[in-house]
Amino acid sequence: MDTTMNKSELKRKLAAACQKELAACSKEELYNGLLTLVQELAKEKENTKGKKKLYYISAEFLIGKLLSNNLINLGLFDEADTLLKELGFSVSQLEELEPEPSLGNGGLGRLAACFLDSIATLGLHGDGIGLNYHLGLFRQHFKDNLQNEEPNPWITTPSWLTKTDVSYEIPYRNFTLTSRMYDIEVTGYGNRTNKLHLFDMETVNETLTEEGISFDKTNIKENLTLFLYPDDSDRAGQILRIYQQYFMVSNAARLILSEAQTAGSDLYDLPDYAVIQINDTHPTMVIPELIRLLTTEHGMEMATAIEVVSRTCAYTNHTILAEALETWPMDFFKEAVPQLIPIMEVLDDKVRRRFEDPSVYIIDKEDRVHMAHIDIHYGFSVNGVAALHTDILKETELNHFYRLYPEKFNNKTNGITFRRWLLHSNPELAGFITENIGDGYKRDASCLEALGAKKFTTDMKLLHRLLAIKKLKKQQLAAYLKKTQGMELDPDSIFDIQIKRLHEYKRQQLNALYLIRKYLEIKRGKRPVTPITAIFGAKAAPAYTIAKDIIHLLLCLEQLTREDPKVRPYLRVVMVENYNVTAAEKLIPACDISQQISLASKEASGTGNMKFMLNGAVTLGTDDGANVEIHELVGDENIYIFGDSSETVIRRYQDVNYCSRAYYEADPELKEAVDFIVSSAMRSIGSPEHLERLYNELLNKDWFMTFPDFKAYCAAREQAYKDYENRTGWAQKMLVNISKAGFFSSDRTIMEYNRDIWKL
Ligand code: 26V
Repeated sequence: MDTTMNKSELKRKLAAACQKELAACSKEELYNGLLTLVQELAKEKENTKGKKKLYYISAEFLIGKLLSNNLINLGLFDEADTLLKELGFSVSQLEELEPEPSLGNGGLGRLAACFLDSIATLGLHGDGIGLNYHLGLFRQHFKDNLQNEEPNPWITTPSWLTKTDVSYEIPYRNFTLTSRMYDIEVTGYGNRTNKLHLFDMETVNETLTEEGISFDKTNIKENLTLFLYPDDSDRAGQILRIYQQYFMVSNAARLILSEAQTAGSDLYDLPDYAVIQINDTHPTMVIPELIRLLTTEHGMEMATAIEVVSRTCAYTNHTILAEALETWPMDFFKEAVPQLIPIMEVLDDKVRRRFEDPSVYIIDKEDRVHMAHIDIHYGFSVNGVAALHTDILKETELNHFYRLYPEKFNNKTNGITFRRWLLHSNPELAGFITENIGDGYKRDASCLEALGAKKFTTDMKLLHRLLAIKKLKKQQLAAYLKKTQGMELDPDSIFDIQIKRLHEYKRQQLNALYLIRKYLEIKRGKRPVTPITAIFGAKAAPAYTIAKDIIHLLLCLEQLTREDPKVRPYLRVVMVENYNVTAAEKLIPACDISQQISLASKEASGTGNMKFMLNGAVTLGTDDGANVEIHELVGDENIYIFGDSSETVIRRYQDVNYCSRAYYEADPELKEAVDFIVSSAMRSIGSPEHLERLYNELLNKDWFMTFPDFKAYCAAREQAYKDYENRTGWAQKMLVNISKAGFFSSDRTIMEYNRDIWKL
């Protein structure tokens, strides 16, 4: 990309921002100066324009650190890095000082961040809207092989946040809260900028937290924007979520109406000025809130308001897990936001008049409100996030709705931004690609396909160069983990990585059972040809007991493999503490084998799978989510797919006859691995309470069906390790994966959203 500024100009501007001669600046002063300068340059860039505007409302925006990314997008990275190196630093050294914004939990939030990047890069007129959680999602700390949670403050001075003069009065049953909008500039790659609007309130009190992350959940005026996903295992926590969600959407609705009016809308034509993408059900209340504002403050008839809003809102579904599909008791709304109740009753009443099927009602017979049902009836589009996921929505989970509104359903397979997940996190690989096929792929990811040509896949020198880059990224990761966690990793071992939220459906426990089997094998003298380093990174929701037990198991395995001199040279289990975007940027480029082993049908898409593939890792996974599309693109030779199909799994749930103990009894290797969880070796380092609970859960319930796939998983993993021994053969698989990753650029995804839904 053309640079926007030469080095001497940059030097002059940076010195002005630092208000000091650069040679006399400390690392902190340089970081603060560069942040201020980059922020100014981003603000000088033209904002996207257009009559119609997209509003992407999301409870999460997992944006990651912004310094490098903004420099890349502004075309200034190389100049800044050279300048800093003359001063004895580098961009990445300065970026170590930047706290990572803690505004997301996992794939859903990271997807929103990738989308903002692509929307700006494509020059589309659209902003993100969310909340400014001061203490974010918790920070994870390990002690005694257990996860502890701590507040995760990330807002410093200076920061990327800019205070605006936008403020609203948000009404609740007993009080009103005054909001304040903060903005973060979203730079597009060599293009215009958009904004991420984060609403906050001035009365939030960070000292409200007591031990760990507990706090007075009833003190809404001081706690509303403290944490993302505060513990909702009790009533107060659940009602707090309603307060938060309403705060997000009421602010959003007011902003959207005001911007539309400024742009010339009379609000009857709102769909010509605004389109709202509702990211999962957390922002669903925007629908009744807009209807309420249009009828009470803008004099619109109820029927007209419903019609206008329905033509403005579109919904994305990100999960079929029952526990994640939000339903809230009507009482909660009565307590927090009673003004929405008459609207929701009208919406429900209209549904009941049109349809006889109670499964599509908004308010059920237990007086619970089904948030997704509001979105589907009163939005114009419903999309899933990968082909298989959308098919399951249509055929199974949302089949009753699909039969009512087939025209609303569509698929938008997820994507990732190559700016962050290749150019920034793996400049060595990006350089290699550019050397071979030019840099057209930076704007048009489909160009990567050229790397799959025979002249490349059979070029030994090139394949060795690819392997050398992988080795370098493994060495860099080893150095990072040594520095941050004091770990010693062997870069010549196979780096086998599973990083994602901890959830039983993602089956970290399946991975752990394999590792136990391998450990026992090594103890008996059967050693792997190449040593194995199995790396995990995962946070468990604070109230999710079994997920925390699985973390305990992994940490015990870490200790076991670290402390056993007979095993340690051949097998290491490693758990990265406080896994986040920054860690992912180091882990993904260093990966040989990407573990994507969810129970088929349960992972809506996955996006880590795409990041790994782009960085030349080979997937070991089930035929689930976007793995299905990866499999189709790379072919059987370049991926390891195992396990029961989604149809089999769905049928097994329907038949309600799964018995994990039968699998355990029938397979001595599985039995041995499961029994090891409660062995004396494990009890001596772990907590018997946690280990036994997990053991009993697996044996008596195993709701996410770990055991049926155990054999096939072990076989597929052994095959992958065997194939890894043929280094150039493996490099060919890596290259094919990279060459087929273009489809998973979020630029492609966003073009499809715009073509089919937003029509900006
Ligand atoms: C789960 C939980 C559980 C803990 C408390 C809060 C909370 C909030 C949300 C969720 C799950 C929400 C849905 C979600 O994150 N889905 C993920 O979306 C990704 C982007 O589309 C997709 O790649 C993943 O497969 C899907 O799991």
